[in-house]
Amino acid sequence: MDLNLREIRPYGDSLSDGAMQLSFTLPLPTGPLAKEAALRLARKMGFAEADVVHMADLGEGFSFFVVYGKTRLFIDATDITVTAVKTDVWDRATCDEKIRELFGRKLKIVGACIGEDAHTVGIDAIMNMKGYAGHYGLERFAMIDAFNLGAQVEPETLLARAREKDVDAILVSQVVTQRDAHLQNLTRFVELTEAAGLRDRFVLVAGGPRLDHKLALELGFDAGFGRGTFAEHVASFVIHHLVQKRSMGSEG
Ligand code: B12
Repeated sequence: MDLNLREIRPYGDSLSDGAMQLSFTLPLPTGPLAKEAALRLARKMGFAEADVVHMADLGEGFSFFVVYGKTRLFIDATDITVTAVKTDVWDRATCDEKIRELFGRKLKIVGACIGEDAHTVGIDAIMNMKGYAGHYGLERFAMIDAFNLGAQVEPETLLARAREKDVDAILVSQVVTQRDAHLQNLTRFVELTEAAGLRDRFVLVAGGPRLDHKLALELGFDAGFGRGTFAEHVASFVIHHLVQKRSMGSEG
């Protein structure tokens, strides 16, 4: 395949043809006028060969559209640097095997969604036995003791439980980002941990739909995970990080 990484365009029918699918809603009743408005909008956005392939009545004067079109824009993929978790991702059985072999004991992990944030589904997806989208959670790992404290947990309570249980890693979930609540809560947690002189004792992992590794590092965590994360991503990172800490002589 002759691919020019300096000019990456979307792929539709043929390589680099720029074909894209766009979906949106307009506050117009379904009909020829709404369809023409959708087409004009797509053309105004710079799409060539724009075509409304789906129009649906949403009721009360609203219409939903799917439009195909071609963009001439491209991205230079050689000019992009990203901050992402770089460790290998092992499946559950391999994680258990590695823990047995590298630590000779179970790892302990505590997690919670902190502050006023009541969204439990994300932290449950990572920690609970049944997991998420066919990927079992940390409770299912034979070599991990997982303690899920749920949602609306005060940062102080999470840190206290982490000390009590003498855990290896702390998982913090934040879903609500209104008025930057996630930034405040995550910062507060790191500050509490530092003030207690415990920052080096735990692997700190943050997660949520609007979090990424770069932001988590900036906030003082060791890693950050966003949408589409499974328990094995987190377990693999924790194992790698503990091994790295040990080799730097800062563990135990
Ligand atoms: C379900 C839901 C609720 C339920 C929560 C029930 C529960 N027990 O969790 C209820 C109805 C209670 C609720 C309430 C509210 N909600 Co709500 N809710 C949602 C909804 C529809 C789905 C969230 C969800 O479950 N996603 C599925 C999980 C699996 O995805 P996830 O959280 O992203 O988790 C994954 C990753 O992010 C990551 N992850 C998450 N946490 C962690 C942690 C770690 C350590 C790691 C490694 C990874 C990780 O791994 C997970 C699996 O891959 C979203 C909209 C949406 N479609 O996302 C709105 C949404 C999150 N809610 C929203 C809002 C505004 C609210 C309310 C403020 C509404 C209100 N006015 O009352 C309240 C807030 C209550 C509170 N105090 O927090 C907004 C947030 C907007 C923002 N920018 O902050 C959203 C985005 C809806 C919207 N579009 O406006 N909500």
